[in-house]
Amino acid sequence: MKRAEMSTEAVPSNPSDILKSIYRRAMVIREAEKTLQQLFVDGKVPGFLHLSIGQEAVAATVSEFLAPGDTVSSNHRGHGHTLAKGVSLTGFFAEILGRATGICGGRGGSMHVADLRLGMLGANGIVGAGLPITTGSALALKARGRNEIAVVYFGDGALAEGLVHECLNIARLWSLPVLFCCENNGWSEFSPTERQLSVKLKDLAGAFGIAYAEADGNDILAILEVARDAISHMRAECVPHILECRTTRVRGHYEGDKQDYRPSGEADEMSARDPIVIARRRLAESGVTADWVKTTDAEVKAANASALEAALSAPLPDAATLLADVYTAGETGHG
Ligand SMILES: Cc1ncc(C[n+]2csc(CCOP(=O)(O)OP(=O)(O)O)c2C)c(N)n1
Ligand SMILES: [Mg+2]
Repeated sequence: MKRAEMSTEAVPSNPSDILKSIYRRAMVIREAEKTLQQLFVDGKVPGFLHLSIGQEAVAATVSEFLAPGDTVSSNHRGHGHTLAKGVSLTGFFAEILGRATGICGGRGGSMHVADLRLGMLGANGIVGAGLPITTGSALALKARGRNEIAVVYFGDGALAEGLVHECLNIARLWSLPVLFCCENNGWSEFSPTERQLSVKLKDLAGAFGIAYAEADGNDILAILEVARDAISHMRAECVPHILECRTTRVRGHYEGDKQDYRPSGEADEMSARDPIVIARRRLAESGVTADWVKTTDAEVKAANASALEAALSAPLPDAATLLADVYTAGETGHG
């Protein structure tokens, strides 16, 4: 089915403007997660924290080509996916700090950040669970017929889940506009992925007949080139697409992970591939000045600080609202 040309939102057409927009988004994620890292050390974050430091370029770049009506679902490492979709930084911090003003009223926390008004369908602690959510969302978007797409970010560890294979099958069979975006960081918790998977994602894509592209997931320019083409193909033809981004999980699986399973030298390799540093190089190559970068970094830091201040001064949820949003009307519990 050929779908009408979409009014492609506010994507800048000048190449350096596109890179600037992606860089700013990546920096917002980096600053927010560095802040969360410290808040966790200070004992201010209830629950677990899985940081995506080193992986920011993927969501920052893919989101450049997303429209407000497109949907996104995510996994346990979902902060970057959420912020890149445009969720408010204050509401995000407040959510992770468990405050009443959080995007989910402070009830979800890090692994359940969601904002349905913006098409952010949620982070998810169940590995692979974002795929069926996104596949269902893509079915709804296809029925609406407005050329919107549904994106799911998932890790290489999810590929061993049966559910993932079911979603690839149905997305291809029903021709659903799902962008399966795999952030392949080589780790599934504390195990290298090659110890868990008997197949490469590229071969799986071939088996299901789904278009596949791969990119260096730490290089905004590399991701940009494949994501732009994949997404415009998906909008025009209403088909699924797989995008595999090789990236780096710089922190532990979760904050507090001792990481004694890491091979020596991996930290140095990862720092040489820092997506922010690579992005700055890409900006310089396209003629963006160091002054622009400096000003942007300062703006991002200032916005981060004021969002954090607002979140920290927000109240905790009122205990009387404990059961709010748990049951729908008419389902208020037993008896
Ligand atoms: C269904 C299910 N199985 C196992 C787990 C435990 N678990 C949490 S994260 C994770 C590894 C995920 O690896 P990957 O998908 O590659 O994401 P990454 O942490 O590398 O970003 C596992 C096995 C879980 N949460 N859900
Ligand atoms: Mg992984």
